[in-house]
Amino acid sequence: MSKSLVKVSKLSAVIALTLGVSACSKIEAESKPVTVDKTIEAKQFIKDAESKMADLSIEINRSEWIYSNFITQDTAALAASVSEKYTAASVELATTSAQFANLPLSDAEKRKLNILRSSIVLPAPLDVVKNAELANISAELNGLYGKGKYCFEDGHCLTQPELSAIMGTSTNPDELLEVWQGWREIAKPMRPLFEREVELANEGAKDLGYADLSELWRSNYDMKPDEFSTELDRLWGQVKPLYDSLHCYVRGELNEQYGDDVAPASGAIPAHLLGNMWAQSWGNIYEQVAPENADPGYDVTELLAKHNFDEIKMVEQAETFFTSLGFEPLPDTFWERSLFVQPEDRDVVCHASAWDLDSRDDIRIKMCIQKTAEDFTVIHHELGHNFYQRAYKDQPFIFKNSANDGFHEAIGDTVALSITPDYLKQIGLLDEVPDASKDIGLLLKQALDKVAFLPFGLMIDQWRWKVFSGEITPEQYNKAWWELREKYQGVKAPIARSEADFDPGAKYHVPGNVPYTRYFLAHILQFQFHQSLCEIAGDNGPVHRCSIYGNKEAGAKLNTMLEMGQSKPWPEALAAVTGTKEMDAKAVLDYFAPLQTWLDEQNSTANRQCGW
Ligand code: X8Z
Ligand code: ZN
Repeated sequence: MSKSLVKVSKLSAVIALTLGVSACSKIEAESKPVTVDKTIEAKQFIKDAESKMADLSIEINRSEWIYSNFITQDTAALAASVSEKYTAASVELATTSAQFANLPLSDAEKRKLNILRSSIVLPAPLDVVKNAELANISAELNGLYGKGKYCFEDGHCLTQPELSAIMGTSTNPDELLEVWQGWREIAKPMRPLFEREVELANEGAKDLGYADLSELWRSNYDMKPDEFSTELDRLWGQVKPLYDSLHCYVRGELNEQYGDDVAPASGAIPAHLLGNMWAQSWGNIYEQVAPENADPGYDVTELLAKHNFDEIKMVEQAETFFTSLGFEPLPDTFWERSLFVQPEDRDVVCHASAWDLDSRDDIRIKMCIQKTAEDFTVIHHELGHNFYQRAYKDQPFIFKNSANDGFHEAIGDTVALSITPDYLKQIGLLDEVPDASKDIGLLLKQALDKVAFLPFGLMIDQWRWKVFSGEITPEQYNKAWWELREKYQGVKAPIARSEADFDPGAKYHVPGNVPYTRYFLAHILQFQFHQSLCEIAGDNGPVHRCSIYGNKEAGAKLNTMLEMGQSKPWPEALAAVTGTKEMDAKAVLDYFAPLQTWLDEQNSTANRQCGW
């Protein structure tokens, strides 16, 4: 039932296809009194819709917050019941908004109508019984994920973050395999629920005039849905050669370490060896694949421990980054109401999220923080959501969102790209900044996180969109999942899988129904933002060494974009920071250019046959 990982208190999501109608002339309006009446009606409808959704959003946010922080039968039932009411209201508004197409309204009003129509992530059919069924399924799926645990033979059970910690640190292939396989057991019971969820939400999408839920999800990017798909292919094409070089290098190193039986030198890489439960980012295996002479020689997890950073201190340090850019400190209520540490006495949804309960000041995060470098970055990611939410709080309710959903995911990551050695020294964590000869190590660590993520960020919704459109049937869920994993990532399941498994359900965003393409976009956008903000900050050095920490001009520029919320098509928001209206992966390629050269040299020296 969560609509979005950014808990924006409103219909989540984004944008609108332009209606394709220029503002009607006054003459035309005057010659058609019906149109005039209809236009007045439309304006009133928008006002009423905005105030209705604003009111309802507070209720749904509170009920979802309570459910995710205290998973029980009762909180699930209450959350489902509020969600039912909220979805019914959203669907009604979306249906009505379609009636007001082609009227002489302002651009902002047309945009609001389009957002009302296209931003429901899980639309219920008009039928009330089906709406209730969908709300219950959605709550149950979220609960199954949140409560998920794997119990070892000796009887001790671990939660998701605890299992992830093993995936991130162990180099014992047997242990990795057990944890990998064990976690996926939680997803098996999700399969029939997910199948029914898709059926119902597709029906809801059709009721709203879309071909299916895939078309609805792809309608939120200020362009036609198919153009958006093409745009994704273009961006992926730009970065694929870099990914291929990284894949080739990592596979070769893992082969040297584990040998042919565990980590073959050719073909797809077994998914349990990459330092992450989903093989989505590989930074945790940095030590295993690090270059001999170019290692920067520090590890942020160790630095945090050495300097006694607890969970709160990690969040405070991240907040300081944002205030150094000129943003106001977080409100007291953020510190009072957020969840930072996994409670021992109850089930919670540990997957990190940022919330905006009242669309004004009641911003919070919910996260079971581990004291690691990885989570230090995730904290910046989450605070990026909160600072965005606060920056657009004076927009009209329907525009209180990011320019497109990739923007919301990119802000905190952009800031985290500034966690450079210089920055770590400035805040007293690091004693000595490694010299330029260590750049390859720094870049490789970053690439293992960011470049490795790109095909994963893309493939999840490639799978889901095909599921929604019916191209992938329930009998093929798991097989198609692994085909796409192999096609995009060059990663394979470490043991045989079958349709008795439901591996997509072991990834939070599938049971949570959170669209995933946003993260792919964010991984391109954050490099564009970082590059431009570094220019604004007057940093002329290599962009991977640039930190915008403390730079008020960069902060002010970023804020101009954040303040716009969703009020303008995303290319305009992008231009506010970067001066360009195009998403472009060239910034990724520029950032990693020295690494790409180095990887290609390594691969060719070792005579590796790249590809899979
Ligand atoms: O879900 C998230 C954030 C919350 S919006 C922690 N991310 C994706 C994931 O964990 O799968 C951030 C990167 C990708
Ligand atoms: Zn996020």
